[in-house]
Amino acid sequence: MAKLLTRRTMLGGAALGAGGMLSGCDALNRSPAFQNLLATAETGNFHIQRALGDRMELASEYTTADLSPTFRANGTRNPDTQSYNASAARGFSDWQLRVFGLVSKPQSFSLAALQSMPQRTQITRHDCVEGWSAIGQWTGVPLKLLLDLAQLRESANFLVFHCADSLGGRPYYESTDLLDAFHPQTIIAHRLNGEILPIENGAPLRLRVERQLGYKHAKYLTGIQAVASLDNIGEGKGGYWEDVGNYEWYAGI
Ligand SMILES: Nc1nc2c(c(=O)[nH]1)N[C@H]1C(S)=C(S)[C@@H](COP(=O)(O)O)O[C@H]1N2
Ligand SMILES: [Mo]
Repeated sequence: MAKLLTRRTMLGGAALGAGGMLSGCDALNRSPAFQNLLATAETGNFHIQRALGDRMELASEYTTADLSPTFRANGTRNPDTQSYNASAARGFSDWQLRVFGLVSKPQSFSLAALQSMPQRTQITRHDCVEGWSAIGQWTGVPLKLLLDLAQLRESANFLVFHCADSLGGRPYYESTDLLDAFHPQTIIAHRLNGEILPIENGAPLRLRVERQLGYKHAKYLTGIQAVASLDNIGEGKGGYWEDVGNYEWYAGI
């Protein structure tokens, strides 16, 4: 568009001779077709900006008075594998969250390392597609901080969240795009309602991605993988329930 304009202006200028540049430009500006083009471009841009802006809006936050008396658990309540049980017995002191894939600095974070980073606490409502909601207070590290350390490569388009549990022999996993990954309320949570995250709610680490439905909030996190495409992960639909139950990949609320 900028190039086209310059070319046209130049041609106009050349045709009009020295000093014709400005008047060529003025003529273009007065042209109804050009006015329309500009109007369309501006409206299009406005809609794109609006859509992106909406995606970055915060989910509603609540007060401690709104907390659900108990935060219900759903799906896996205990991965119950040998390695998970062994780690649980050690208070997850040996748990590692691996950040890998399309990053310049792949690395692992221990639970203690994550707890010593800047934290965010938020009270939000969790909505499960099975028809229940619960309000809980979550504390954890903004995912952005981990991504800044690991340094996403240009080719990364999605993050895949790997979990320690399987359902019917299939590992649970989820994925988001980079807008949700960098959203200020997207955190790797290790506390619920001020207490250490219970096993049934995803201990020791679970994703909170507050603009999305419940199944996107991967529990028992073991790894975060940056990928260009979701095609070769699981069945290629971006998550356990997307693969198995035909749930939508984009579960925005
Ligand atoms: N690893 C893992 N993450 C998971 C699930 C699961 O079964 N395994 N269930 C999902 C669903 S459907 C919901 S509603 C929430 C439930 O979180 P909660 O157990 O803390 O209520 O976790 C989501 N994340
Ligand atoms: Mo759910």
